[in-house]
Amino acid sequence: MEYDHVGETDPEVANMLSREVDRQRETLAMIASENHASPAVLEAQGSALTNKYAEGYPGERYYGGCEVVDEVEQLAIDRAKELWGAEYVNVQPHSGSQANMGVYLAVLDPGDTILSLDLTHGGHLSHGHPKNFAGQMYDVARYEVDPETGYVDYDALADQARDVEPDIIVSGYSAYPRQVDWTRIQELADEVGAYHMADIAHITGLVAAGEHPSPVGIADFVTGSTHKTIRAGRGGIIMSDAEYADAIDSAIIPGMQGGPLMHNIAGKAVGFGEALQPEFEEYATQTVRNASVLGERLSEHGLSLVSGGTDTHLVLVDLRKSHPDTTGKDVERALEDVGIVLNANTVPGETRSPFVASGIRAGTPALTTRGFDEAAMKEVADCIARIVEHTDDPDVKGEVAEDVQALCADYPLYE
Ligand code: DSN
Repeated sequence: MEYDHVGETDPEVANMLSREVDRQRETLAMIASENHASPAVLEAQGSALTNKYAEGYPGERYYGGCEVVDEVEQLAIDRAKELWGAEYVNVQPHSGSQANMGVYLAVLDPGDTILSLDLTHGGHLSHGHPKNFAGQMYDVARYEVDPETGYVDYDALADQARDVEPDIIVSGYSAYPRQVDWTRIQELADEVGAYHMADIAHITGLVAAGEHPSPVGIADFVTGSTHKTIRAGRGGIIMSDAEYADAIDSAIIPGMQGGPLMHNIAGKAVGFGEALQPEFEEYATQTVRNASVLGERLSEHGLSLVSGGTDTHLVLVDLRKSHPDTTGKDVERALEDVGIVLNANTVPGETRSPFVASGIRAGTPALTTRGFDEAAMKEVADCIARIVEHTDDPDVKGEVAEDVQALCADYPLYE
């Protein structure tokens, strides 16, 4: 990738941009929420659309000169509707968190109650963490996964919902490797008089490709981000039935955002267009297969997986059983030393601080974009297992680093 213009005017930043591309090329990105957007998406996101203010929606803007960006936003909306089958789509949220905020603002009053999965059990900050706006504006009750199985305990959730009588139940998670039963949660929400928001940020691409059941048409609201499994560049999205269109539109602008990021919306249009191609289904299928192989191989190495495996793009390793004295942070750092980038993650029943954590979360979306198949994933799993066993052994780390570089060379990125 060339940065000719930045290079001429600002070599310092150009150097940083080039080094980051090199870092992505020379390491294995296994943070489950990351992916490698296509050069086409990157180009659209880096376009002159960044200059344009366009408060409002296509055909109804508060500024002139919006004829082209109107087309871009409408195309992104139309492609999203085709991908996910939603009646209404808003592509303006700047991120998944803003998408969630848009739904809360549309249907909740300050002080209303959110019932959501605890962060340490796989939830997300914007589902009501005390230090997040959601935790500060609303009352929050938290449900947990079953400590034995690692699955959402739908019966316990039902009991809790009947007791708490929330205004909204949030499903969809950031560190949950299993499929979610959207219908069961919607039925529960209907029973207790709550809305149901399904946050599919992690699995937007899997849902679009039919690799995970879709909540669209089931949950009252579906939110997501557009840069994870869907590979459409940074941003957020909200989907719902048409009846909520006005409430969501007003919650986004004027409720919480000003001008939409039209360059990012162009990236969404391009990425959604890519996801509508038949190859995308193969990509999503391979992403899930790769995660499954990764989990099986790690298990063969004696590592314990939360819920025993995965149905999705990620695995969550609980180090407490196999390596009680090794923290997630120890493993994250040791893996980074050898070129594998993932994150320490809390696990259900966590006793350590989230900065240290007792688990690691590993995802396959970015490696699958590079072309990794099952055989390559086994090699990656072997590398991870060796490092978990030898976090401080320089000889082992040297050998694994060489294996990682060989994999990076075999599966090049941004050629
Ligand atoms: N930071 C993302 C994740 O890693 O899951 C969620 O926003």
